[in-house]
Amino acid sequence: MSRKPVVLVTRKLPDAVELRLARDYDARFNQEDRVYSSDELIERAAGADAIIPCHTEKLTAAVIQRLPESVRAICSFSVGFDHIDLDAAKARGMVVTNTPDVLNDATAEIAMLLLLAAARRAHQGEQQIRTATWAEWSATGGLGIQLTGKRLGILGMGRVGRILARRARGFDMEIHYHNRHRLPPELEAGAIYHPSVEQLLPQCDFLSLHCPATPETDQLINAERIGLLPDGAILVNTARGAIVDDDALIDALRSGKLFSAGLDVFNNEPDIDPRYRQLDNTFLLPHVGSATRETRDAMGFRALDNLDAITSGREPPDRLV
Ligand code: 8YV
Repeated sequence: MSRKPVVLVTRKLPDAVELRLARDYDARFNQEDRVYSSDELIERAAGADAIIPCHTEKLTAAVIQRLPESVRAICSFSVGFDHIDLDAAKARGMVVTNTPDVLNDATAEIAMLLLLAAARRAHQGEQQIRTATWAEWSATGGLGIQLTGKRLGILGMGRVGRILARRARGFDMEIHYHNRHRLPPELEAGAIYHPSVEQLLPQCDFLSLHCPATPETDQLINAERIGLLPDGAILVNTARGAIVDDDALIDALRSGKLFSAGLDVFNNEPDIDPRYRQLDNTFLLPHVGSATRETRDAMGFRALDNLDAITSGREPPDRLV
């Protein structure tokens, strides 16, 4: 009988996913769930045929070049792949896959949650209750902004953006978007297209980011572009921290240019810019866009479908390179 392929699983994955891995592979698990340093990762990959990383593993060109020769595949447990240098992987002849589609609903739900929480000052209200500082009901205190009838700008009308648009239509929001390419009418579903980011921004009472982190989107939301938003707009980010210039966003939140921000992703996670914590017009979550039981299971199975295909010589459904 031929040996089972050896797979390095860099983080603790859902039980059902680990059970399937243990059944079909010679899997090296990380029950501690600690993020490995690059050196540890390279060491633990000795003799492995494949790696299942999360976005917490930075597979830069330098790391990929140092991975053992045996590693032929990287099946990421994530839709985003900004943590993997695809060119370096390709140069080494590795196959790289991700987990698209299965986290669309969960991520759109978190974007909706952030829109609502940032608009209705959920953080401040909850703080009052938790710190027992809710002195008395007030007709004028804690006032937020209604979503109903407002304009929601979606930057990146891909799979998650389109689901958010559907959910937001249920709140009677008017949907505006920018994408590199205009969508066909059946996918646009009445959303108003703007051919540039600069044309979209002035139309946004709310702006939700749904583009990948690439060199083109790096710090796309900077001081100049925030300046194009209407005064008192609300920003939501469930995509990647790198799309936002922290200094510019913090200045805009301090000055009142922006009413509030709801953030699930940050530069330099988990050591985020501490100034976000000091602002009371931020609603902050620790990168939980896909963190539902259903979605994390589905992400794991999708990563395994890719791994199964690669290890049995078939074309993986979600090949990136
Ligand atoms: C995941 C994400 O939880 O899939 C992505 O790109 O950002 C998250 O939803 C994470 O990446 C797991 O690796």
